[in-house]
Amino acid sequence: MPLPARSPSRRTATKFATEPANERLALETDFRSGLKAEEMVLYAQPQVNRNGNPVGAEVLVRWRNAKRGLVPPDAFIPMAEATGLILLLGKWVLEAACKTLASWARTPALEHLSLSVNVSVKQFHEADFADTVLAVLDETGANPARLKLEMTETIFAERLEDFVAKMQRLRKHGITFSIDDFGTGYASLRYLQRMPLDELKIDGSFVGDVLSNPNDAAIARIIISLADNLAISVVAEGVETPDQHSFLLEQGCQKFQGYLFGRPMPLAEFQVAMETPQVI
Ligand code: G
Ligand code: G
Ligand code: MN
Repeated sequence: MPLPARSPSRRTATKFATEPANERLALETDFRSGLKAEEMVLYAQPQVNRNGNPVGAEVLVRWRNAKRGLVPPDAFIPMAEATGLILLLGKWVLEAACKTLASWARTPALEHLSLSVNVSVKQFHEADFADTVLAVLDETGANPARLKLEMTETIFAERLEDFVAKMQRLRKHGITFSIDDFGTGYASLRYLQRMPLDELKIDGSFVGDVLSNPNDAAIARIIISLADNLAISVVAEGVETPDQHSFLLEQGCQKFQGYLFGRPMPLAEFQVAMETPQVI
């Protein structure tokens, strides 16, 4: 039985397929050379704990291109997924994030922060995924305990044993795992129990309506108590208003991410904001 679709989905995987072929090809060609020319840029969005103190950030990639301007991920991730370029992009993002962590380790205002990196299921499927992550950590000198890998619920759809084995191996080194956009996809409670997870992220589409839609409020509550029962952490994404924040605090949510605490911003700006907390 098909699951009811949640809307609006921020993952527009089908859009790329419906664009004219010449535009698709131009996007792919430009992106491929953009990757080589180091046109990708890391943005970071803060995550705060219950006291409002920053505990980490999510890395969100952008593409800065002379012709196209600053391109948001929704405009190229579906193409990168469809063409396999997501593997090159994913490796670049991982390296850049780990270099960032290594440099933060030398800065008192930043050393305690973790970085969450979005990992495509395609990337995770690669036989050498765990080796790659460990090699990047080794080369950059980043602390594995500060690296969190975010994956969507689509990892529950197939080859679970393979995923679990890779996760267990990486977790032995201190790397942590988070399920992104939780509540919108395939997660089965039986599988959830078997996954060596550290965190669930409540999808922003629920958070946006917690005060106006009782169903979304119930879903947010359920996810928080699910995380509590699994003894893992829970982050609310897309928190925009103090009322949403208060509701989620009352429900016991542990961490928060959203415009209320800071937009995704260039790394340099993020670092300045962390060194002068009143900016956020
Ligand atoms: O701000 P935002 O527009 O940054 O991100 C849009 C979407 O792009 C999100 O669903 C996010 O998970 C995805 N995304 C952002 N950066 C990355 C990345 O480095 N890798 C992957 N696979 N997805 C990313
Ligand atoms: O990886 P993920 O799908 O969770 O990506 C987070 C997405 O949510 C990014 O596109 C980011 O720019 C966006 N985002 C972050 N904070 C907010 C917010 O407070 N409100 C809204 N509407 N979107 C947000
Ligand atoms: Mn994410």
